[in-house]
Amino acid sequence: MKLCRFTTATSPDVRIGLIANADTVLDLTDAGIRRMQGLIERSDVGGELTRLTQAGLPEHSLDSIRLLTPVESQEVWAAGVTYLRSKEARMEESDFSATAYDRVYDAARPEIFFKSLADKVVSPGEAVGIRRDAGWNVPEPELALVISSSGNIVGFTIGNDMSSRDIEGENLLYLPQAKIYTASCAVGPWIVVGPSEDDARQWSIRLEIRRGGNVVFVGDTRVGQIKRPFSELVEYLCRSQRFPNGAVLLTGAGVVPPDSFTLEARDSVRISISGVGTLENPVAVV
Ligand code: DO4
Ligand code: MG
Repeated sequence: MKLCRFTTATSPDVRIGLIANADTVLDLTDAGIRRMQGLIERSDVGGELTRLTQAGLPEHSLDSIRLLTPVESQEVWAAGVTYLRSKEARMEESDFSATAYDRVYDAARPEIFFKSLADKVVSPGEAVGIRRDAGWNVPEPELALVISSSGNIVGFTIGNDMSSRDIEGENLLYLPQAKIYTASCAVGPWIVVGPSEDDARQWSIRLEIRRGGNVVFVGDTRVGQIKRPFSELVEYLCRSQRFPNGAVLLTGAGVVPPDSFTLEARDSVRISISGVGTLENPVAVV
């Protein structure tokens, strides 16, 4: 089942929707649901969503609504160097920091970093940013875990951990500048509730980048290539840290364009995860 946040053409109010089938969204407003958090915090969220599908709620066609990021008030965090491909790419980009990436891939403690406040997260269709002071910018297509305040994985969505590789490669201490800036994090298009980690590990991730209508990069990986169990990533995220609004955790990138590739303004970044859907954003200089 898929939960979304959306607006309609006739009202700027943010609504919560349940995607009933490929074309239709059930509007949960009439059931008194105006925020996602109450649903995400329920221990029986799957059962509650099933009940809501049978409640005769008003419908909208998916074409007629504007989807917003499903990140409502959660902080967004990200795990890094969870795929072998990510470790190798980062070791290539930096002599200076290569051993750090090598070590963290095998260390007991994963790399986990803060990525975005909720109100800075980019929605589907909005522009993601490339920094004006960077010359080598890439998207990072990542499965995102939606986590309740008690640390349970409630669902899955898609994240784009936009990164400036030249800034990150110059010095590891510049990582926050390479990763956290205006429009550097897109999440969407909705949250899939129900699948287990074993289900998610069967999913494929595809990154496609278009320029002027032509595909200039396409690459694939499988979620099953992530080295660490999701429970381990979540356990480290929640160690000595409370998330009263829950959290969203991006699980790392396993598709990295070749070193000769950098994004340009007006490119389109399309990330598809087989069990979730597609997150698509144009690119703008920020
Ligand atoms: O250590 C740098 C960031 C790693 C990352 O974002 C990733 O592997 O996805
Ligand atoms: Mg990443």
